[in-house]
Amino acid sequence: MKIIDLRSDTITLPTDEMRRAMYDAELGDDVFGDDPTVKRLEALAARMLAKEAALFVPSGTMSNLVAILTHTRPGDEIIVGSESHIFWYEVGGASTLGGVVLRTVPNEADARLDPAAVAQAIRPENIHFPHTTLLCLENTHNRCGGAALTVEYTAAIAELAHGHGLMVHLDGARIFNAAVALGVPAEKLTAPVDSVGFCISKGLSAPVGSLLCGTGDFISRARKWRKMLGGGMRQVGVIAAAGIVALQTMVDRLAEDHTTARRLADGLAGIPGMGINPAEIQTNIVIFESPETMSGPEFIQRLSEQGVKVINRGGRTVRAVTNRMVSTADIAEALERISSVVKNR
Ligand code: TLP
Repeated sequence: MKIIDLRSDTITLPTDEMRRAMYDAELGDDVFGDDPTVKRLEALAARMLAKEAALFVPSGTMSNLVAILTHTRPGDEIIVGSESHIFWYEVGGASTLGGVVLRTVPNEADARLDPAAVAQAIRPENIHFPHTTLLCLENTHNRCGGAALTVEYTAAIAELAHGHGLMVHLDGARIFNAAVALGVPAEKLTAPVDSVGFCISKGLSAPVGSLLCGTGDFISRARKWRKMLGGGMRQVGVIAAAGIVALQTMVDRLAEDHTTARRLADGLAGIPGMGINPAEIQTNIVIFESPETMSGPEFIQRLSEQGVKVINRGGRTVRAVTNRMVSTADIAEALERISSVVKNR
């Protein structure tokens, strides 16, 4: 039985072109600044997001952590969405290693933070209060079902934050999904923010890595934090090479993942008892409720026995993420299998 893996777009394997580029990559010791391939990837990333400079880091988690460490000082307070990846899935690193307090503002279903709620969360000067120094956004938004923040919203919320003296960091792990879905260049979505991190290891299909982008000064300081965290890598051009191919060849095809996500959602809506609104699907993440007749974990287990892998997001909430390894035919097959699991209950 063919396994249809919808757990995440992180499961995508490098393409043949990436593997060839990795084999042929010109290398050097990147801690000495000697790896030409890493430099090419960093320059390309900075150019694509219209920032002065970029830094290659091992993961999206490290790109967010390094950004927070670089923007803040211990004792500061930072504003993050209540559903943000930084708050949920980064092991509390910002607080543990950066000594910052995370103040959450509720994410709307469409991933936005209400500007009035953000304004209210920013601390005025008072001897009792920590300084609020950073606002973190996420685009596309993982827990908000892959929702994309628009250029207009990003500009308005960044202006509000800047008006109060805050910096703005964007967790843009899937920023190219947002750009493709909205039909705008990614740089328009990142222009209003001071720093942005994105992953080449998700839908873009490179094996490892993320790029943190910002001003030249910010990136020089970030480079030192990366070193402290043990993220200074040596002949890392061997993986950066795949990232260059990813940025050159994999961005436009993300639209295919959005189409398969929509197909999956439409199909799920036709299965009795399934909780989903296909109109809400904007990119490659599909979040739905399994039927009441089964618990979430039981549903996931039964699907897994049928070779369909998804993840449980707590309760009956299920997440499926379309990706390059899953074709239109695979989606049709997955729907058949899901339907039979539900029927044979
Ligand atoms: N998200 C992963 C898991 O951690 C849940 C996934 O499968 O979606 N920001 C966002 C918005 C992310 O979705 C992720 C990864 C990260 C940061 C962290 O990236 P990595 O996994 O490279 O540390």
